Amino acid sequence: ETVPIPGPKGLPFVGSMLDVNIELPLSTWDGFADEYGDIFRVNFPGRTTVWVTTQALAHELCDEKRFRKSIKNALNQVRNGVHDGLFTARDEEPNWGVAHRILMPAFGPASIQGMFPDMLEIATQLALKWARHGPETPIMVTDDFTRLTLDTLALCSMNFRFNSYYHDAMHPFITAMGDFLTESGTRQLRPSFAGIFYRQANKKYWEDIQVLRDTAQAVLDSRKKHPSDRKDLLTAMLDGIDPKTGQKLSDSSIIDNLITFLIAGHETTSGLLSFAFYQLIKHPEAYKRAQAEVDSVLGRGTITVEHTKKLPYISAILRETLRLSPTIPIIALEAKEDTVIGGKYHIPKEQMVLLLLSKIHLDKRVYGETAEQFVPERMLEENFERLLKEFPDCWKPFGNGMRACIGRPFAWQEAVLVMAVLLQNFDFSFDDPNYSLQYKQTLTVKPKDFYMRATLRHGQT
Ligand code: MNH
Repeated sequence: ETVPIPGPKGLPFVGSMLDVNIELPLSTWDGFADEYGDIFRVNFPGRTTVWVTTQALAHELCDEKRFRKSIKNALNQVRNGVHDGLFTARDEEPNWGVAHRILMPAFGPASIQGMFPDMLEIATQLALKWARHGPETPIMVTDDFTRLTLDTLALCSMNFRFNSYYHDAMHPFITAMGDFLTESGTRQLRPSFAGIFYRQANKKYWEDIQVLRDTAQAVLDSRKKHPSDRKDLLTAMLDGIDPKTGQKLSDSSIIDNLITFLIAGHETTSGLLSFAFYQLIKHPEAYKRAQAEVDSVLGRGTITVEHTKKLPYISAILRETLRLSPTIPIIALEAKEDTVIGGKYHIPKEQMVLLLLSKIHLDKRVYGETAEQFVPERMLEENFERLLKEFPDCWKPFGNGMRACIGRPFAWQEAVLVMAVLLQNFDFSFDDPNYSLQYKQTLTVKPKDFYMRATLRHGQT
C-alpha cells in the first residue's frame, strides 16, 4: 500500500515556480520541509521533484543499486560549460570512467601531500595580507577565502597564478565563472518559453563560458609548449593512461576538468572556511580549545604536513561546520527502477529525488536535542565513527558513493592548514558584534555580509 507524497499544490502550468525565493532557493526548500516533514513533492513546469529530509530516507537513497546521480537540475545547465567533465557527467558516460580512473591517483595521499608547500604559500600570503591590514580593518571573509581557495587550486592543479590578493577586482576568469554559475542556477528555474525575455542574459552566459574555456585552453597550450615535471593535476591529465581502456584524456576533456576543479573546489572550500570562522567566533569555548590545540602542536613554528594530521579538534570543527552548513546543500538522485521508499512512498523510474542536506544533517533521531547546535565534540574521530556506524549516511557534505567528491582530501588538507595558520597567528572577532548569520546562495552557500577583524597575537608574523 503506497500513500501520496505531500507537498505544496502550486498553480496550474507553472507549479510552485513562483513560490521559489530566487535570492535564496534553499529557504524555500527548508520552508517546505518545515511544513511537510520527512518527504515532500514540488511540481515545476514539466517536472516533479521529490525531496527527503531524514537520515533514514537518505540511507535508502544512498543505495547505488537503486539510485544514481541525476543531472536534470542546475547541473544540466553547468554542462553547457564543462560538458561531461567529472562533476557533470552521467554515470554511464564513458568520459566519467576514464577521467575518474586517471585522476583518482592524483588525489591520493602522496600526491595531495606533495601539494602542501603550494598550499602553504597561498595561506601565508593571506596571513600577510591580514597582518598588514591591522586590527581595525573589517575583513570581507568570504571574498578573501575565495581568493585563497581559487589561487590554491589554480596553483596546485595547473601551476597558474591568479594573484588574487593583489587585485581588488577579481580576475576576469573568476568573474566569468561566478556569473556562469549563478546564471546556471537561475536559468533552470525559468520555463523554456521565457528564454525570449532573457536575450541579454543568454548572450552574456555564452560569452562567460567562452572566457572560461579560452583561459583553460591558454594554460593547456602553455604547458604543452613548456613541458614541466611538476606533479600537478594537469600533468596527471596529460600523461595519465586509463588502465581499463588504454585511453588518454582528449584536450577538450582536460579543459572540461580543469574548469570543473576550479568550479567544484573553490566556493565549497571557501564557504567551509567562512562558516568555520563564524562558528568559532560565535562559540568562544570551542575557539579556545581550537587555539590551544594549535598552540600545543605548532607552537610558534612553521606548520608542516605532519602537523596537519595531529589536529583532531580542528577536523571536528570542520565536520561540525559542514553538518550545520553543508556548502553543497542538495544532492540530486534519480531512481534506476520503479521503487518504494520509507515503506510507503512510490518512486517511479527516473523520478528525481533530492537529498536536502540542510535538513538531513539536523535529524533529531540522529543528533538528538542538540541537533541545531554547534557541538564539535560529537565530531571527534571516535564519536564520528560511532555515529556513522549507527546512522549510515547521516552526514553527506561530500556526496555519495562513486560520485562522491574526488577533491575531499585536497579540501581537507587545505582547510586544516589554513585554520591552523590563522589561529596560530591571529585573534579574530566579529566586525559587527550583532552580526547574525544569513546565507548567500549561488550554486553553493556562504555566509552573507560576514566581516571579521584580525589582531596579530605575537607581534611580527
Ligand atoms: Mn567536491 C563532487 C562537495 C571540494 C572536486 N563535491 C562533490 C560532491 C559534493 C562535493 C557534495 C557530489 C555532488 C553531487 O553528487 O552532485 N567538494 C565538496 C565540498 C568541498 C569540495 C563540501 C569542500 C569543502 N571538490 C572539492 C575540491 C575539488 C572538488 C577541492 C577539486 C580539487 N567534487 C569535485 C569533483 C566532483 C566533486 C571533480 C565530482 C566527482 C565525480 O562525480 O566523479
